[in-house]
Amino acid sequence: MKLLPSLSVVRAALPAALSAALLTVAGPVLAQVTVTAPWVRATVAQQSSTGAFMQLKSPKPVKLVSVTTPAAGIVEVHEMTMDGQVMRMRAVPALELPADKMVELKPGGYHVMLMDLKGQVKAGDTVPLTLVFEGADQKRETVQVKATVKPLGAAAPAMDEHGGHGGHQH
Ligand SMILES: [Cu+2]
Repeated sequence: MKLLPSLSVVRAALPAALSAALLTVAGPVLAQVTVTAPWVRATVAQQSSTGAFMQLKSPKPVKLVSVTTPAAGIVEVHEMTMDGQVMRMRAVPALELPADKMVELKPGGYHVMLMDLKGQVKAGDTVPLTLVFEGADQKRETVQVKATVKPLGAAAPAMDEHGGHGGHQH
């Protein structure tokens, strides 16, 4: 819910950002964030949330400031931390990408949390994600990817923690 004000800003800025992203495809001179191997964990019926994972790399320092998808009502970037022996998740307002350094979103670490899911997310499906990055100059870049849905068992141990602890209520 906290994300709503910034989301409406993003939505207003989207057409301009989109055409900028399209232009970037034609011109390798302009910096662009690379999104590699995006995937979403499959859900069981009635499950209201899941995680999306990917590798991000930017030629210049940027922040991931927003993720949206038609598959979920609420999307947040989460960080997992150890609180004693308990794994906890918290929403981060922005995820920093240092220049030329790959940042991996993976089970047990940073992830994109998809909440208020519109329906079951099944293995083999594709989930479109729109990622918005902001540079030091405040310029925004939009990257759209299609994330593959992988079975529940994929990289299971960390995600078992994810669902099993008490630090995250949906
Ligand atoms: Cu989470």
